[in-house]
Amino acid sequence: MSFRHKVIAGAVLANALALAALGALAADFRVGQKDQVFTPDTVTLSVGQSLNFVNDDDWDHNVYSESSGNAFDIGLQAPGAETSVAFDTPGQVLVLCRIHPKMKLEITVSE
Ligand SMILES: [Cu+2]
Repeated sequence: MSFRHKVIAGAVLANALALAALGALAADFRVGQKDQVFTPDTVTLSVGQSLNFVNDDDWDHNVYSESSGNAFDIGLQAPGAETSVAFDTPGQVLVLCRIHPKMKLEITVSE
């Protein structure tokens, strides 16, 4: 492979990575965390769709779920941060916050 071909291959790879990053940001739903309440607090989505968790508060949250097949933990999320999570298993998902036990979000993942 010539040097020129290597440069072109690298540019193609960079574009592919940029598109993948854009795809990760394009979530199907948005759930805010505002005044220690999930907004909305119920969501119905289809298998494979993703939900963007956005911290609209002025303090940290730590959103997680232990529901079978859809368990996740996005860790400490600073004010203004956004984290997208995909749901791949049909069923009910109870989402909680490790810092604020009263916060509850119910997701229905349909086939
Ligand atoms: Cu919280």
